Amino acid sequence: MDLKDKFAVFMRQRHGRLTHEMVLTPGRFGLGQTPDRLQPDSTTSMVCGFCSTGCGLKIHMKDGKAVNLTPDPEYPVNLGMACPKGWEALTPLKADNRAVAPMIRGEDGKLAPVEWDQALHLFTDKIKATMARHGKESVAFLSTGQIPMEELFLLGILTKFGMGLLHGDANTRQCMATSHVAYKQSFGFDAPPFTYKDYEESDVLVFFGANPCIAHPIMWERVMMNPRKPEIIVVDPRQTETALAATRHYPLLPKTDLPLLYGLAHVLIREGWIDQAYIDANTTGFREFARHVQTYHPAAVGKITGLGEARLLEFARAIRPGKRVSLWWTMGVNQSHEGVRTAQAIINLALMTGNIGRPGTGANSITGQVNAMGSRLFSNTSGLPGGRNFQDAAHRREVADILGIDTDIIQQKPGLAYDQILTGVKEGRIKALWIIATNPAHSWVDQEEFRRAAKNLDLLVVQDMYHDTDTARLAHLVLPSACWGEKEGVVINSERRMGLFKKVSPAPGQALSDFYIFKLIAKYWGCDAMFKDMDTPEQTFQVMSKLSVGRPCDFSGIRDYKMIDEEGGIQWPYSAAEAAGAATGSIPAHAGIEKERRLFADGRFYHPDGKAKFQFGPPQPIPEPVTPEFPFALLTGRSSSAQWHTNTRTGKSAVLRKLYAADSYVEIHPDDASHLKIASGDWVIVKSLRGQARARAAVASTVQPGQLFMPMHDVEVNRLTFPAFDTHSRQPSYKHCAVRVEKDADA
Ligand SMILES: Nc1nc2c(c(=O)[nH]1)N[C@H]1C(S)=C(S)[C@@H](COP(=O)(O)OP(=O)(O)OC[C@H]3O[C@@H](n4cnc5c(=O)[nH]c(N)nc54)[C@H](O)[C@@H]3O)O[C@H]1N2
Ligand SMILES: Nc1nc2c(c(=O)[nH]1)N[C@H]1C(S)=C(S)[C@@H](COP(=O)(O)OP(=O)(O)OC[C@H]3O[C@@H](n4cnc5c(=O)[nH]c(N)nc54)[C@H](O)[C@@H]3O)O[C@H]1N2
Ligand code: SF4
Ligand SMILES: [Mo]
Repeated sequence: MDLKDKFAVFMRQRHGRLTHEMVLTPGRFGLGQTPDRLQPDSTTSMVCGFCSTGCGLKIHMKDGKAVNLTPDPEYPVNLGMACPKGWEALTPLKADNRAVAPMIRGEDGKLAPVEWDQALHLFTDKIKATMARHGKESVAFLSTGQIPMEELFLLGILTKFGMGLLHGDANTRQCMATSHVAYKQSFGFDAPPFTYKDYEESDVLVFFGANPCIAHPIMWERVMMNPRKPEIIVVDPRQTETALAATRHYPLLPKTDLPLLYGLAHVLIREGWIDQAYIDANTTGFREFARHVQTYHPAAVGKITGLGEARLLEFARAIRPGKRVSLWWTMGVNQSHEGVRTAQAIINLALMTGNIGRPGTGANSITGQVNAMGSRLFSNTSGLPGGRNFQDAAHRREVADILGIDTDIIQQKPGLAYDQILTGVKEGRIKALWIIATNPAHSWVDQEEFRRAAKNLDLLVVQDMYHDTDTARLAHLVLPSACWGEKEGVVINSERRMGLFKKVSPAPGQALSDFYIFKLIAKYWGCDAMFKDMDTPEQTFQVMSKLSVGRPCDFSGIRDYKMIDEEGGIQWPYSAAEAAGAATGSIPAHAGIEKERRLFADGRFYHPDGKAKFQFGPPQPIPEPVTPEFPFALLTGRSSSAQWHTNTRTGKSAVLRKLYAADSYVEIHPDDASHLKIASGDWVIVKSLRGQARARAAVASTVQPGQLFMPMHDVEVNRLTFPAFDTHSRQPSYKHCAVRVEKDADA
């Protein structure tokens, strides 16, 4: 009997009718709480669970189950639109490889289902024993930006304050760490200033390393609704779908954004195309910055970037003051060895031209995952909840007071970053790793290194909605989770809008929401007293609301989930004072909740002096330059609006599968292809110093000669990537490594 059959028999015998609710009956675990409330049989609205756009979807229910969905025409984000993933959002719930019971790897090396009780004992006993033997530093967790903030918050305080771990990070390190650090240093707080209306109100939109046509299609629709006939500028080495749709494309050489931005600043200053009054009133450090960019002469920068002097001058002219200019960036900037300085060079352009705090402006980082922003504010990984700092004694006290815990429990510096945790695993210092809602055996840079490191672990726990992800296949213990649609909570989108997840479908088998898994672990660990005020996600939201008071992200004016629901999402800040109608910070007094709110209208930033700070530094050499042996620069990224990351969810939809390429592929320029005698559709092997990948050649001038592009959705891609990290944010530089390509002799 194979595992699947064994499993089916097990489920019938032991748990045939065991439901989510029954697992949590008070008698069984003494938790005494009710699980998430299943929506009644009617149509209800909630936020999509894939990307950070945060579209509203209307879910149509029958017999306690979601049967269909349609985009919500009332929701201020998407105005009745959805991309293919949104339309297919319910399909991944029904897949037959859902994890429906906890599973433990037996002596035979196979995962077999067990009861929660056994799984939770194994989890807590083994982790306690590891910590007793090897210390607090021997256990770590890796989480995500894809679950609601109540879950991330609960996990953060359970692990760091309840269990006493020091090290935990999230896949937001792969994604948003750069923006987080850049904003914090420049503005004094991690605060993307924009609202989506800015897409419609700009005269000039510049996209740096962003491909919204594919990655944020509904944000792109908002750009298309702009009535001002805007100039749309795309800065990307590749001729992406967005570059094709833009009015101008600057195909710079990979990783030359920083000199390009300094060159643009040089020209703007030289020509007097700056807003000196704004600079004087609202910023510090401009004089030093101006001195720094003095040497970035357009002729030299034209050469470094491959764009030429004339195009650089034309670019500077397009963004000179007089028009509303908005500057947007995504992973082409963040995933770089010098991402933080590059993002800050974009922020500097906005500051020096006074393009911030007004309609159609801003230095705007577009987030990626549905709750990347919630993770940045509340996950308790790289900072304390509410965007506070571990290093700050007053911050530690505030958190301790509100949570009713001893201040000494709180660590005085952040734990290790993602790559440092994995180094700890590799070197045997970290013995147990708990992975929640992320799939690093596919998505982590230099994947073979991850897989090798994972073999060193005494305990690898994977908490996922599927039992057979690339990472779950390496696990000793799999904890089955409910997913979007099966639980409730709040997520924060790119424009700081809080939106709701609701339960519109029961979770399969014994799967539990991550929230209740964390609660159970607290119970088994013996630290559940700490969470007595957090029996449900909504109660937890109230605790987080208290933690937000007085912080730039203050949302204490939000009464409850119902208010978020009725308002069509609410953008932070929304303080209790503002709810009472008072003027607060940069938000003028008003009645009711404004639907579109941007930050910094009053020119006040979050540094103690109220000013934004010019941040800069010298460009660093590319970590792995091309060589005669590995002569191509490999770029990676999203390739289809129908695929999500490691494809565990989107791969379940027959409709979506039709919308993306069936095989792995690599884009190669026609000149290079003809030189290597490669034709479109040929199987080729792409090799780096770390590994190799097999893919079909897609011969196209979308990439320049000497470059290749591969989608990140294919598992082979990160066998190739080079583990270089931004020195300030420790975000991996996924978008540049040296490779060679050859025809697959065996094909
Ligand atoms: N359909 C779909 N949508 C998604 C996702 C998904 O998996 N599928 N994921 C979501 C997530 S988590 C994220 S973070 C976002 C990512 O959204 P994006 O960042 O827009 O997507 P990417 O394709 O990763 O990268 C954007 C571009 O950076 C370019 N690039 C590479 N190197 C450089 C460089 O040196 N300079 C410049 N200027 N550009 C460069 C690449 O050619 C690519 O076109 O998408 C979100 N949306
Ligand atoms: N080469 C290359 N690599 C990249 C990138 C790139 O551009 N190039 N981009 C990077 C970026 S920006 C990102 S964000 C990462 C994304 O990388 P990952 O986070 O690894 O990608 P996902 O496929 O989204 O993984 C989410 C996992 O959570 C599970 N899951 C979904 N919902 C739930 C839930 O509610 N609870 C639980 N417990 N599990 C759930 C899914 O089944 C899946 O296994 O990839 C990074 N990797
Ligand atoms: S754009 Fe993003 S949030 Fe909107 S439907 Fe598509 S995946 Fe969902
Ligand atoms: Mo991301």
